[in-house]
Amino acid sequence: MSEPRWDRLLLNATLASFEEDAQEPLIEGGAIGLHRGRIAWTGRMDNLPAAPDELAVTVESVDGALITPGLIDCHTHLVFGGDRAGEFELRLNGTSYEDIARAGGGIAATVSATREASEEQLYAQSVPRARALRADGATTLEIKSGYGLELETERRMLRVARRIGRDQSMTVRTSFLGLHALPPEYRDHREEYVTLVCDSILPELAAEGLVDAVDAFCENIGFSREEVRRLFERARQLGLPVKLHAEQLSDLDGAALVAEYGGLSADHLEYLGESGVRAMATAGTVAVLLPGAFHVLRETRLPPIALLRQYGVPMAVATDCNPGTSPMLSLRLAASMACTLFRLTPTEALRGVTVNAARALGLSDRGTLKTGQRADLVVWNARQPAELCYWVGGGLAHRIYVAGEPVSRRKPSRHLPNAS
Ligand code: DI6
Ligand code: FE
Repeated sequence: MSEPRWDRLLLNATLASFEEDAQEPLIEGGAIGLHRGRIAWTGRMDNLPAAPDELAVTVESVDGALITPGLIDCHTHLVFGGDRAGEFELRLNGTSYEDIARAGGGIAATVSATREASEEQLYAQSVPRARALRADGATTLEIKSGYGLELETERRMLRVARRIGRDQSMTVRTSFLGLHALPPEYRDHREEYVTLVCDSILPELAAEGLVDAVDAFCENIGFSREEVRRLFERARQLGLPVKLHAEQLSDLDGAALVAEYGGLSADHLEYLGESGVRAMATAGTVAVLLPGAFHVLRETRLPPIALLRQYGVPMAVATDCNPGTSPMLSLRLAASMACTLFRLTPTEALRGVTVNAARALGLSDRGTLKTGQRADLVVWNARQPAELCYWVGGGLAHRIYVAGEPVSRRKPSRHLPNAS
């Protein structure tokens, strides 16, 4: 008998590849070989080049279960101190998100709580959120800063994000969101704050290796196009890709701005118009749809899905996990809501949490089941992809592999007294 070639071989699978040019989008009676953290082979079991036991050290049957790439949550703010449940009640009683922000609540409230939290406390509060996302199938997360709005706390947030990536069997990509809100101490000094972020905080954190991309909140209650442009110029000098919270509450033409800088993504987009869609299509900028924030804010204006389709703009879907507008801990629920609220097809929504989400993060090594990709996979308690959007809530992920290794379900570390 020849030496086994692969570390692991999963048999009897229904494989949903999400590859653009896949000959068959769904393979039944499939097999997938994993070796050294990568996908070594996929296809029909009938076409395996030898007997399973000769091909791999470990051979397992998944009994017909659906296997997809590990899900990718390409927009979260999951590192933060405190919570804003009280504000949720205020909004239910009619106070708007903007009113709360103008009265010093909203993002500013989370900034105070985050500034007060130590690195250890922030880590302990954030890890259960990351683990909840992973438990429902996410193996790659983007995490933004933006609740510090000064060097020390922005650094602390990004360090916590990196640590989650190191310790929690998932990949974390960081985005620096220094232009998220004007910190209270700069209330009458907007320009100075923008200068501080562009000339000092961003370059310093980038030099420390804490920043994978640069983001901003382009909005009347956030920052203007001109202010965001200054930030993007600095990002360009530093060689960092950009993305933008754009057209969430009004149309400031932010999507066209981020497209002008070749941005990875424009996110939210309820108020996006046709010229912005066209600019995104030309630049290859991904539209990141965030139905959690739409739902929690009880927004009624829909992102222009028909135009995005018409212009061929790739659509991603993410949780936007944050304490204000989207305290959401399931990416599969976001995909489900993208279908029910935004009328994406299940296939569009699932491409949105896999291959297009990878693109929104500038990652080309994941998001499909193609040979050579990272072996981040989910074996689901489901037989067809639509079920992942159809079931609302509940734990559907049966087993999760990160870089070819099954994620252990052991009890979390001592940092997490209350988490399951
Ligand atoms: N848009 C959002 O949905 C989050 N940030 C942003 O710019 C909300 C952040 C928060 O309310 O804490
Ligand atoms: Fe956001």
